[in-house]
This record gives sequence, structure tokens and C-alpha cells, in this order.
Amino acid sequence: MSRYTISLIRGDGIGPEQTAAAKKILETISDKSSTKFTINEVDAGDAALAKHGKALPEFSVDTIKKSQACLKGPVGESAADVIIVLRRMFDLYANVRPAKSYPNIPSLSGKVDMVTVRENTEDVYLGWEFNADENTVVALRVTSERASRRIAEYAFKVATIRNAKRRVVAVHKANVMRKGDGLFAATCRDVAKKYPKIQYSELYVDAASMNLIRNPEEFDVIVTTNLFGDILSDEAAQVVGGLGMGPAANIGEGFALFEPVHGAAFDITGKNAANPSSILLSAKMMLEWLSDKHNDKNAILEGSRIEDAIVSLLKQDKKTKDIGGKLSTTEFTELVAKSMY
Ligand code: GGG
Repeated sequence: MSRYTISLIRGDGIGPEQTAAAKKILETISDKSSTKFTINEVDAGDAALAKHGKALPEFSVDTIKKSQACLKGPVGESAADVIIVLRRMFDLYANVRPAKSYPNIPSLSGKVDMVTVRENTEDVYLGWEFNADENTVVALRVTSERASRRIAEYAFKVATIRNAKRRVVAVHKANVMRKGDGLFAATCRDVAKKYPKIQYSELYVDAASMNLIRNPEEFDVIVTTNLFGDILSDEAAQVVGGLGMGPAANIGEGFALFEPVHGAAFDITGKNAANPSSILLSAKMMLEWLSDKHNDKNAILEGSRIEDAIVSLLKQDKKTKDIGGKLSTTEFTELVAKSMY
């Protein structure tokens, strides 16, 4: 038997509805299998700011630090004070965002299986913005060889493990941002030499965003900088039917945080209408990571039950409204739980 302590950030908007769904599925796994969870709920985000005066209070950070992994619901306007801070605090340098075609979802292509590996600690997301004068703001776009190398290494490892099309494409804009993106591209090129079995290419970000619409099936692993990765992963999610199916992992050496790609979606908050698949597939990624880290073969099996259950329901056209179905968040979650065992 294995027991994992998970910190669960409820977040804002649809966050509490989504994290309730994730909690239900993790409790189902705890009840039915030898993989057990202790779930510690954590306040962070707009609601925490209103209640405690801080979007990420110290006691929340303490709870996260005591956990083995964190699962996070979306956060509203204070996202930069929560997720960007946590990524840097725990040095969660790799943001891994798969985009995959699932059955019976209206989408641009039914044959997509790709992943965006986004550098997660640098670029304009450092928030280093200054007033040059009262009408002009300067934002620093930081790129280091160290961060470029470790994200490139991570992307090639992902391409090797996935064993799918065995392709890595580095996406940048080195023809304009010659120094910063020039360094990123040159570093990716250098790392590529160590992986002769993986086909390596490069695309400028404008061409990549067009090709994602034109030939999405051609992509396997995209490695890119922080802002480009944020944008391209939303685009990739839409290609396969929308953000409702988009999970993400933020991976560091010793810790990892999992979250849906989407935001707080205040327009559908409290309507029991959100698609919980994004956070449930994020929980699946968490189980894969825990399995790998703790050499626990059962955890990965329990994770695959989550995705298998979702696929089986989609095949029966049982789905939430965002992807053309009729089910509410709680109805879909109940069905996932029932289908898992
Ligand atoms: N566009 C989807 C969305 O709002 N995602 C939440 C978000 O922006 N998170 C910050 C990030 O991923 O850097």
C-alpha cells in the first residue's frame, strides 16, 4: 500500500467545482485500490486574498511544502500571485501540456496526439516590468542558457518516453529576437545532437501557430519559451475541442504541481456546467509522476483508469455541455467514478 499527501488548491470561479470532482475521484481510488491519498485543502487565489489579505498566504505555502504533490484548480485575477510564484518557489521548470483527440468531441482533427513542453521560470513571466517614463513601460524578456538547456533536455526525454512520432520542434522567434531566442534555439540544437533517434526541427512561432491549425497531426513534442508555450498550448487545446479537455503538469526536480490549462471561467461559475475532464486528466498526470518518483507501479495503473473511464463515457456520447453533451459537472464525475472499477 502507498499513501500520498496531496495539497489541493480550490481556486476561484469554477475551481471549487472542479477540485470537488478531483477529490471525489481521488477518494474513489483510495477506497478501491492500494493507492491511498490524504488530501489537504489549501486556500489560494482571489478568495484567499479577500479572506486573508494575501492570494498565497504562508500557511497555504506550508501545507503545499508538506505535501508530495499539489493539485490546483484555476485561480482568477490573482493567478500571477499564485501560480507564477509557486512555479518559481518550487523551481517547477517544465510545464507539460498534452493535447489529444478524444472520441465524439467536435474538433479540427480527430488524430492529434501532441504535447507542449513550455519553459516555466523565465521570459516576461518574471514580471520584471518598469516605467521608462510615465507613458512607457519596459518588460524584460529573460532567457538563460541553463533554463533553455534543461527544458530542451526535458522535451527530448518526453519525446523518447512517448515513443510516438519521435519528433521535437523548437518554437521561437530568433529571426527577430536574435539574442534571446537565438540562445534558446542554439541550445535546443545543441541538445538535439545527443538524441539522434529523435527528429529535430525548428519553427518560428507565427509559422507554428498556423501549422497547428493546418497540420495538427504532424506535431509530437513542441519545446518553447514561457509566453509562446502559454499561447500555443491554448491553441492546441482548441484544435482538439477546447480547454475542457486540457490538463497540465508543472514539474521540478523534487516536486510537481498539476492544474487544468484553463482559467477560472467566471461566466459558468456555480452552474454545475464545467467539464471536470481537465482536472481529472491533470490528476492522472499526477499519478504518473508519483508512480515514476516512488517507483510505484499501481499509481500509474490507477491514473490510467481515470482516462479510460473518460474515453469510455465519451464513446457512449456521455459528456458535458462544452463539448456538445448534456451532463453536469457532478453527473459526469459520478459516471467517471462508477466506470473506473
Ligand atoms: N487561457 C487559459 C487561462 O486563463 N489559463 C490560466 C492562466 O493563464 N494561467 C497562467 C499560466 O498558465 O501561465
